[in-house]
Amino acid sequence: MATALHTCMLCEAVCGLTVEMEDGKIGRVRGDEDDPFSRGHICPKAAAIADVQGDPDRILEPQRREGGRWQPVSWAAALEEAGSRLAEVQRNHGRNAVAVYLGNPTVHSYSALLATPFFNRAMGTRSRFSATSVDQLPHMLASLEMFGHQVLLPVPDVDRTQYFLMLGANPLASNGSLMTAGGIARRLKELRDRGGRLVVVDPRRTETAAAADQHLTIRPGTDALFLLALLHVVFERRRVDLRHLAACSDGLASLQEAAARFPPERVSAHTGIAASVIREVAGAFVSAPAAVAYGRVGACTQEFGGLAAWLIVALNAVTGNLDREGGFMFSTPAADLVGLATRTGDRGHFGVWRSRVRGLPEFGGELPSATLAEEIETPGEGRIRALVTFAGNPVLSTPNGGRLDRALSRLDYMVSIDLYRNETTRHANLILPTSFGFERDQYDLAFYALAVRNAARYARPLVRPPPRVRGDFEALMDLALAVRRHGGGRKGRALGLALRAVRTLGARRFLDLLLRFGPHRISLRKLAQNPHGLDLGPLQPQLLSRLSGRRLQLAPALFLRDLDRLAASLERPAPNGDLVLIGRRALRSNNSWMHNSERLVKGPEGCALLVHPEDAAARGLREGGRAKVASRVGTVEVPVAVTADVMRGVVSLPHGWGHARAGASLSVAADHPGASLNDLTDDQAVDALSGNAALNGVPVTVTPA
Ligand SMILES: Nc1nc2c(c(=O)[nH]1)N[C@H]1C(S)=C(S)[C@@H](COP(=O)(O)OP(=O)(O)OC[C@H]3O[C@@H](n4cnc5c(=O)[nH]c(N)nc54)[C@H](O)[C@@H]3O)O[C@H]1N2
Ligand SMILES: Nc1nc2c(c(=O)[nH]1)N[C@H]1C(S)=C(S)[C@@H](COP(=O)(O)OP(=O)(O)OC[C@H]3O[C@@H](n4cnc5c(=O)[nH]c(N)nc54)[C@H](O)[C@@H]3O)O[C@H]1N2
Ligand code: SF4
Ligand SMILES: [Mo]
Repeated sequence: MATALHTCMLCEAVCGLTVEMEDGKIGRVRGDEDDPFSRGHICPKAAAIADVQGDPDRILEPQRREGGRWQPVSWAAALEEAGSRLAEVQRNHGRNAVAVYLGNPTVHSYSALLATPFFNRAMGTRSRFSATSVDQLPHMLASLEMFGHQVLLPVPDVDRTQYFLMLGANPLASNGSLMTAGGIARRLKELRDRGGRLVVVDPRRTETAAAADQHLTIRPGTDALFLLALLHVVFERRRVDLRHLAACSDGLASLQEAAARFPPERVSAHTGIAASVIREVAGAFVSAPAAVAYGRVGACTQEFGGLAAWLIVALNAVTGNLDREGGFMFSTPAADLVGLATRTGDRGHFGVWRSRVRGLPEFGGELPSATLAEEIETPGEGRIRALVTFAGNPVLSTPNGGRLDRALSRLDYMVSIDLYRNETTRHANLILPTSFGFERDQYDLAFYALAVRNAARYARPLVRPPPRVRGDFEALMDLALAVRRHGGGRKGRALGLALRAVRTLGARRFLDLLLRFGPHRISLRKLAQNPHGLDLGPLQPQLLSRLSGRRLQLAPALFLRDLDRLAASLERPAPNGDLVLIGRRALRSNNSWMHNSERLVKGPEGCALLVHPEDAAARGLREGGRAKVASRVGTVEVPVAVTADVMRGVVSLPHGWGHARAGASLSVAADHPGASLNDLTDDQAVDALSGNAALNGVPVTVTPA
């Protein structure tokens, strides 16, 4: 049996794969034992790459909607139409009348990542949206404010730490996020085997919490309070030690003043964590030879996500764990986009302009996705009339997806670049299909920058793409060029020349240049000659050189100003029997788009509401029965799973479901529709500081259906 090597492009763990090839077709997929980074790790989703690739529902040539019917069209005709319609909207109503939404798989495709800056520049619209603002924006904002660079993100040095404090993350299901670490379960087990401690802070006893030394059940949305109380204890015990960062950091006194306002005794009732436990955790954190605090989706997609993201970095910094072995560290990736952006002066920005309707701040040139629907609906100068989506499904993935769903049907024109006609792209006038999976080469430009050990792996395509799809890079560049050809987008001859030059260069040669001029000076050829991947060594302290003359800001004014809002939350009455809703992820699911793989959706229904036994009893809900869940914006009906794993007063539902909407073409998913969590989450509920969606902690009422 012939085998070939590839890299999984589904999640951030970037597992090396060994793929059995039968007559040029994809066979069984296994973990590559010889990959020095992922060491043979794999999860059930890897086998489903082939399911998506060979899915009968996949779109294999451009599709044009004529009323309710879809007709195949040539790429030339498709680009001609899209270019002229988008250009027309921009000419008549201004460039911002065309919006762009980039979805999560953009970050998993180096060719998309390299094209999007050019695409955005060419379209020249400020109506840009992405999955960032329903995800990691607060972490990026903390990096921007503290390190002066929005994508200089620290990662936990999991392999060398002795104390891992994890907030709002469940890597045993998600396989890690802003922490690329193939085989995270093994790495966490190794941490405990060497005498280290794993402490998980989560309203639910997750798979990861169950495998931890300690699980702290926290009330949703109160992580910032908990973190301030930890800092309070660190200052109180005079355990501050900034080490090499002391001479180049500002704001320690302000941070201390802030923490002084939030002693453990003050936040205990609200967080649901006893003051004695907070003191004990703070003591253990400062006493560990190396410790790291890390937070993810649960910590940042909530009402105080910005504060939580800042305080996580601050806690690591003042305990001497920032930029130290076993702490919160920075990678040295072979293709270093942060270094490149620093040299070109593109460090990011925040709040330089605001959204038209609600006045929400831009971040790195993007507006919060929570405001997309109202920007389409609200009349006036600058209203969004046309939309381009790339690798996204915001109807299922952004708050109040029901409202966005209705808004999309009111657009004058919409183009989607995607593999499927899903809940979002069904609204498009045109769908442009791309290659996928083993049809492509793979290099994880974004994720090696977030890896817990420096590594690099390049995979060549294993099979030819279908004849009428294009690469992500080509699809984006060709669309941009078509819009400009018709007089839309940003003007200028130099830009036109640059776009054509980049299109001709191609994504692969572009990547090669980034690698050759990167810190390890590796060519793509050399990587291709080492198909199991290269180990480039453990993470190295480097913050001082990354700051390039700037100072580390421990207490940026932006965050300090938000503390009164946090303090005010302490005055709110205690919950009186109402429930709040949080999200979750499952190993066999990937956001909204893997439910068309039979092998991933078979078995018990994934989209069930977890309810604590006492909350269930109080409402007459029973295991296996159905519940009606209602929020300010919508109502869904879902099966109930009664479990003491979720804390009292909290219910949990996974996102990415809700495949019963007419007009999508996902035949397997339609048989396992579930309901969309984001038909309940509220587009008006954002972290007022950052504009990120507050997807967790949604007030709901639950009744038997
Ligand atoms: N199998 C699978 N893997 C995935 C994905 C997937 O859909 N499926 N998606 C990928 C993507 S896009 C991402 S961004 C990552 C995300 O990776 P993670 O952040 O690890 O993923 P989640 O499982 O959403 O973990 C969030 C946790 O936060 C908890 N939580 C909710 N509210 C709060 C709160 O207020 N405070 C605290 N402390 N905890 C809270 C939830 O109970 C949940 O356990 O996963 C990636 N990997
Ligand atoms: N309530 C709640 N909502 C959430 C979350 C949560 O925890 N709770 N998590 C949020 C997070 S972290 C994220 S990242 C977002 C994700 O939100 P989105 O990115 O909007 O949605 P996805 O479900 O990832 O949809 C990805 C789309 O890309 C297509 N696709 C896949 N691969 C490719 C490719 O290579 N090229 C192209 N052109 N298309 C491709 C798929 O067919 C699919 O249509 O969801 C967010 N929504
Ligand atoms: S853990 Fe992530 S990268 Fe690894 S096989 Fe599963 S989906 Fe792919
Ligand atoms: Mo995400």
